[in-house]
Amino acid sequence: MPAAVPIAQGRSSSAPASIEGDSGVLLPANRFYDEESQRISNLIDEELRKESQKQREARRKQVKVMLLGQAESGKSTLQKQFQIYYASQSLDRERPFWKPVVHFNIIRAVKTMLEEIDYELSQPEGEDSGVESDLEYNEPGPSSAGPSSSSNRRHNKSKQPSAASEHVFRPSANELETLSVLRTRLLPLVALHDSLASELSGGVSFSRGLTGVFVRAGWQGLLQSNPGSRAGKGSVVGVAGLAAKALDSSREDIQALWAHSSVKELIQERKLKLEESAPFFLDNVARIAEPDYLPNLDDVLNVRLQTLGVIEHSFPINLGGTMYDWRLYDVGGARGQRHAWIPYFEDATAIIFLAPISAFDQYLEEDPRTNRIDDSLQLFTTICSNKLLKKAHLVLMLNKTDLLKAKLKAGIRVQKYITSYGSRPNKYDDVASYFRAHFMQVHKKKDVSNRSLYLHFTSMLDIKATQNIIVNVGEAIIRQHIAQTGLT
Ligand SMILES: Nc1nc2c(ncn2[C@@H]2O[C@H](COP(=O)(O)OP(=O)(O)OP(=O)(O)O)[C@@H](O)[C@H]2O)c(=O)[nH]1
Ligand SMILES: [Mg+2]
Repeated sequence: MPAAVPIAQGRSSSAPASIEGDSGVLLPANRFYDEESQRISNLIDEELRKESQKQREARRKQVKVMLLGQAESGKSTLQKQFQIYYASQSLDRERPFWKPVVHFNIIRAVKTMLEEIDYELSQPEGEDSGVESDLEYNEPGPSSAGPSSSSNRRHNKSKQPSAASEHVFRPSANELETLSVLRTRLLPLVALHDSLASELSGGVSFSRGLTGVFVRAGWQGLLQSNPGSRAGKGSVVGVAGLAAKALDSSREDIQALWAHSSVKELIQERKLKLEESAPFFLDNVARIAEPDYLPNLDDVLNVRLQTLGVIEHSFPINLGGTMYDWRLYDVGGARGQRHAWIPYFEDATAIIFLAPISAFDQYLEEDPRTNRIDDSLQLFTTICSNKLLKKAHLVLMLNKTDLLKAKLKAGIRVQKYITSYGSRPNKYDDVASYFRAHFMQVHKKKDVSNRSLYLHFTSMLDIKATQNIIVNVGEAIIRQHIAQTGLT
């Protein structure tokens, strides 16, 4: 703003007749105001120019990375790995908020076990579940059905292939007695499932439909930005507190159920399909049920919580002395969520696409006819060929290699689910190469801008290995961004 204008003395009118200009010469008032307003206008223009230059610079230092892939591919887990590396303090602060979510993961597993046992016991003698018997004539292939969790399984009974045989679930009288006692004792804990799920979802959205999986929509944000209303005295603490107490008093029963021969048998027969992280939490129930339990990094990484919509996470990344504003967009990967990705495409600096290659024997919860590997390949095709993304760098992570190894070791045959695998050896190296070749083929044929593809095999729960990959991927993306934008 200009300094106070000296007004010529001795005139009573509100508009002065002449005014001392910059040179000390008296100027007619009109001319003075013209020059003054010009000067102010120039100053404002200059300020605006500087401001927009600053904003341009800030935007150029913004690196927007989208994590894409089907549900349960590991996007949120990768986001947490970035957070561990670049913003570990913020993850540390969040640890108390993960406690009820870890508890929820255990309660959900207990509920699934009890429901499956009930279901199997309700089947008439001499008749198997009616689910697995389909196998004989519904040999699993890329287009056969077979969702990943037991609760969903019952929604789609008629289409369920699985590796089960003619096996009939008939526990002994002793086993039945134990199961019945455990069931009765665990009912109060399981009764908290829905209310805890609904409270943790922040009342935003809780899918009770096909999947029955708990979903989240920025629940941590809700808890952190408004600690008084929810984390402090809100109902999350109320229900979460009840769940913590119930868990504390049920830990031995949970251990007994988890160790029960019937549960082992149903898992072996692939009738009981728990969430992938359930064994980790059930093995650790004694530690997790302690009243002063605080989730550690492994717990946070293992948690299963479905993402709703698109959630932005931002960390500063220092590369070569320059700070970059690294923004990760973690999206919901289920089919019904994918439309929400599109508005973010045009601005994206890079895409990290996650495909869980352990999922060759699994099917989409939202469409039990679609094999998960098929879905990943289709989705990757649409991402490679999307014109809005033609400038975005492309990173592909073939994830869950640890689970793939475990499945192959357990004798699960790829060819049974993916017929084109043929008679290749059912060994990790062969299977991994086979899937990599398919994804690379998609990229080669469909990529809209012939860009390079950076491919990594990942096991996202392995902190050390993933941190190395993260640093490489992060720096490569920023360097490409620098090259593209001419930033120095
Ligand atoms: N064993 C194993 N588990 C993994 C790996 N990556 C992720 N998980 C687990 O897989 C489950 C799903 O991972 P998420 O990161 O929630 O999946 P997402 O892609 O964000 O799923 P949506 O939010 O539904 O789209 C979690 O329980 C993770 O702990 C991996 O490499 N190995
Ligand atoms: Mg997620």
